[in-house]
Amino acid sequence: MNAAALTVRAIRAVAVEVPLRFVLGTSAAAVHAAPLLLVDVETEEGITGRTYLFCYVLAAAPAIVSLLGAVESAVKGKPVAPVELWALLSKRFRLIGVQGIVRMAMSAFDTACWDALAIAANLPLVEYLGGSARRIVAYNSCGLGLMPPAQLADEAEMLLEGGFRALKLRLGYPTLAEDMAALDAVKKRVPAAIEIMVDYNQALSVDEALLRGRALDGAGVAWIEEPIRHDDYRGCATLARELSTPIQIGENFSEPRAMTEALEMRAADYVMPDLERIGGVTGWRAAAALAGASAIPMSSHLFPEVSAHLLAVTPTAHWLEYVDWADAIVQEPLKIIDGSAIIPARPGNGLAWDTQAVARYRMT
Ligand code: SMN
Ligand code: MG
Repeated sequence: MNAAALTVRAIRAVAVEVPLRFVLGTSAAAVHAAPLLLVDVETEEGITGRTYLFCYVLAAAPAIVSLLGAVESAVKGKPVAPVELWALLSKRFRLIGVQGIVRMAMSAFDTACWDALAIAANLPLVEYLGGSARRIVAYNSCGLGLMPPAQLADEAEMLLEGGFRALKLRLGYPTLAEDMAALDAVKKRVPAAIEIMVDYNQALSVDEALLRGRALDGAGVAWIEEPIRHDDYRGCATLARELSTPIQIGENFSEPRAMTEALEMRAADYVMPDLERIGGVTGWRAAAALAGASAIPMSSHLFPEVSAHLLAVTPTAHWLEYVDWADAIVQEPLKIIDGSAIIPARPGNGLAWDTQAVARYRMT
């Protein structure tokens, strides 16, 4: 089928709340269950593109469903041309602002459109984008939330299943000593070759981040993620300059424009855009080009199923963030072998819903 022949017919969205195998206790809030919104873009030609959103809080799900209704009204009957439709929707939503859940709804629509196009071309998304499937090295980002050191060590050991060679530890305890005790407990339990990323989820002031960062500089962590407010690029630049451990930011970049600013200000050594905040596949590709031009290693944030395809066409691809959240509701969970994600050979991004599981976890 000619991919250009696809026409948007409807957008369907179903909210589910899936239990997490490992609680994600961040310095901001603990995530016990993941509110996911499963988004299908139906075309007149019978091909359906799919993706999902992570809603962070339950209350966001019905609000995003409602916004997807507004997206549908704007694009119904139009050709599935995601770059053009992003521009059209940006204009449509300019007054409220392409940010927050508006941008999440747009990103989901965009990502599902790219899925539909790849399915129509009978190619895995990675090949449709001009790349080829290869193993994408991943770190296990499940669990390792704020908790007593002994529990952390036990969890770290479990998280190495699947051959992972890197784990992400959440920090931001009340004191530096507690941060170091948590890191120490994990390091003592796992083999020395295991890399450990640490994530503060914006908990610190610049001064406190300098203090804790200097202590971490001696501890050999792979990166320090979001130590301070995500949008304080000046503060991030100070940290990137002063600390020897790489500073990682990006899950909060809102469209590639935010990443441009961050790179211009040298706010980070590494970047990790998030599919639902950067602007779907269209936004990711622009971000990947920026990272490539600046030679900055680029990782992903959540959505490993789609991000694996995208990292395979990202010139400075670094780490895939692996979480197993969607496993509960997909027909074929993303496979991890020897710590790397295996991009499925199915056409599109590979997402298909397990309808029984969706019925079980569906939000009322
Ligand atoms: C994170 C992800 C999702 C929810 C809360 C926290 C975290 C990460 O910042 O990078 O995985
Ligand atoms: Mg993070």
